[in-house]
Amino acid sequence: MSLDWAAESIEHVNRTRAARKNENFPDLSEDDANGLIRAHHPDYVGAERQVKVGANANSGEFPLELAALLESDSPLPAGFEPKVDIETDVLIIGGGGAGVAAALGLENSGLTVHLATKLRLGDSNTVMAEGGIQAALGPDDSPQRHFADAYVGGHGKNDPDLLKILCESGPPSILWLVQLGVMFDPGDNGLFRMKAGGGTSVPRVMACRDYTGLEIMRVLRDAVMGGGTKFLENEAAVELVDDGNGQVTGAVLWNTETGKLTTVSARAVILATGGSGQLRFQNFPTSNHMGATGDGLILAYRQHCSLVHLESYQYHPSGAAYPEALAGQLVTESIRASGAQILNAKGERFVNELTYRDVVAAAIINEAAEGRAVATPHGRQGVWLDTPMIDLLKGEGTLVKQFPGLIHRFKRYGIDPVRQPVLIYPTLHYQNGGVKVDTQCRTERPGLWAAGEVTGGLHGTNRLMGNSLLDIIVFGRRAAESVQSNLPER
Ligand code: MEZ
Repeated sequence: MSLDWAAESIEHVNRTRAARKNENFPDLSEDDANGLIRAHHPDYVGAERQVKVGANANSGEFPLELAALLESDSPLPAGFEPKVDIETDVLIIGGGGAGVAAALGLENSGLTVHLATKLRLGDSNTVMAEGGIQAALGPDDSPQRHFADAYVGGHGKNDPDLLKILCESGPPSILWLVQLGVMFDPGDNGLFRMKAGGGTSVPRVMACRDYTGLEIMRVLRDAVMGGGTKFLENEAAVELVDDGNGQVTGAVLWNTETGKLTTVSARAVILATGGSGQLRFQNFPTSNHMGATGDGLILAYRQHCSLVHLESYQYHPSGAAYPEALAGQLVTESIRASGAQILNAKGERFVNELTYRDVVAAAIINEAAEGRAVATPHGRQGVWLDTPMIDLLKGEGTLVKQFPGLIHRFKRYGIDPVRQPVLIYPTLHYQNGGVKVDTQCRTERPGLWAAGEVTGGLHGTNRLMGNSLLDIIVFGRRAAESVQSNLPER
């Protein structure tokens, strides 16, 4: 696709960005941001190496922990011969938003569908997403403008065809979610409350207070449980099965409670396994759920699929730095979008709180490296997020009403964000890259589709808030459509 479709919007966003640089903050341009993180945390994101398995053309730098897993031996016992235990048309691997959206998309297809998840249905990064979902529904907005924000924010490394599909599918996806029962916060205009996010040029983020992902997953889960999909819980996919001629034909599942191996034969396999933040590269704290261990990357890699942009992970600027029990947990970007400033140990602002995530994260790391952060009793560093400011700006009670999850979590440890600021530091949040897919969600291997965080290309090397919740809905459902049009014969 040529970028003409969104050219004017890209120009507009670039102009806005240039104007923002005139603020009195150090110019941490996006290109410098990753470098800054690397310079000050060489152990965390600089510890990378190349991987190569057989004829696999994957190159680029991979985090050490991930490289080790990609190159590890098959977990199956030597000499294991897959026998067909379950036969189905479609096997979905992953029980988060993308997997369930795919299952719902297959509901009236007449195909038999099994969904395998290594935890329970719904345990996923989807439920960890707090601040909202993006879609171009505001009065001054358009899919082109959404595209431009995400494209400039992603350093122009986004796959433009995938991104165009995401942005055009935003409004109908919100309608679909509302019809299923998602209760977005209402706004003054009778529609939804639209908020800003880091890098959005107009308000575009819709939320369910500060538990948007949890609400979306609740609704998806209720919807899918009433349908025809068969669920295989506590079943981790440990190897894909192929026909010896390059066609993926199923997967071997390992029951995490009994250790029993089950082979599922399928005409189509959809990978929806999410990200890898729980690999906690070099012990970096993470906002991810416990199952985010890169399983889909490993399965696809062993089938010689290309992986893209895995040198690039997202460090969310505001993970909790204190108390220790919450270290790494998300403090939603919406707090900043509502007006909370970030201040160093001297009480000074040092970054535009709503610029791109990688820039804000780099600025915080820079403050710590320059000795202007606060040391916690547990040896961490943090800067202040001035949460009480929200009630001053927007009226008393705003924080309690819009961010109940945040308040509940901190209050358990004696910290009341209505009255006192909270300490934050970047946290490993999102796998920007992943398995290469085409616009039909097909990987390079026939029989194997992928959707959601396990895939790479859509967000370039820096994702904007709320584009991941949209991604799982749009591409989960698209994978379901694509499977129906391209289903291989058995
Ligand atoms: O998309 C996200 O990462 C998100 C919604 C995070 C947040 O800060 O709430």
